[in-house]
Amino acid sequence: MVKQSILDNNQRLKQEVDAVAEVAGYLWQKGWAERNGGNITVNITEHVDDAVKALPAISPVYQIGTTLPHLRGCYFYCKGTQMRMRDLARWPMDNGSIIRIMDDCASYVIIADKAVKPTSELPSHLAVHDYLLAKGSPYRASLHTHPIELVALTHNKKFMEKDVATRMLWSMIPETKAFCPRGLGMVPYMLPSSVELADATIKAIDDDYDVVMWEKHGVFAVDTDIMAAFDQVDVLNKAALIYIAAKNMGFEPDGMTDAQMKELSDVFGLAK
Ligand code: 2HA
Ligand code: ZN
Repeated sequence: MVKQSILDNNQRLKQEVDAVAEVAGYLWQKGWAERNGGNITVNITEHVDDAVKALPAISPVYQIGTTLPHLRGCYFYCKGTQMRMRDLARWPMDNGSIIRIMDDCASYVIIADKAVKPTSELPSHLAVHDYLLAKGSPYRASLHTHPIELVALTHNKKFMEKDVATRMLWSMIPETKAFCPRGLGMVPYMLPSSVELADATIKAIDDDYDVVMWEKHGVFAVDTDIMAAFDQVDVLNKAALIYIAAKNMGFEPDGMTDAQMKELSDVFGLAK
């Protein structure tokens, strides 16, 4: 007999988890997800039906470590701690799980399919989701990954200054500004998984960035769904690759002019 999955009777939920698996495969193929690198969480509350709500816990009650008042009764798909993106791509419910936030907004239980403990970055991911809900944002997905060329950029202090990397990346190819219109926020190096890093990330998102760079580590991106979050990182990293290709040809790329970028913003109605 084929083993039952929570996804078997819920097509919308299955589509969400399938998208996470597809993105996890891209992260591995791009070389952005070595070992257990990166994490993904998706707020799936709107896809949860009464059958899922009735499911019992399959884990003890775990503390989040902080209280997040907007997450009461929310459900999340989370990559499992120590799990590999390349495994998640094929077996998303063996390398991740679905959790329910308890009424105290400070603890959670796992409800499906297996008791896979969520990512070590869960408190920071959940803090971001709490912030997004508080703000009335339609964003439901958050992605942390290690895009090689974007991380390399942060090893140069010049690119850590506010919007220096953004302007360079936008000027490489018009699509970058069109599809990543808020640019790339910069957060100076902080210890992975630390509360300070989570707080600085939320501050950068609040400062109006969808993609935030963690110096010498990786990106944290938010968007409506996981594919859209991935697309923003992919577009930015493509721009970094064009910059590097020009440098490898032995010259500093000209970049689009300020007038060309302003025209783009006017015609496409872009934020900045
Ligand atoms: O969870 O990438 O920064 C794996 C990481 C942490
Ligand atoms: Zn990381």
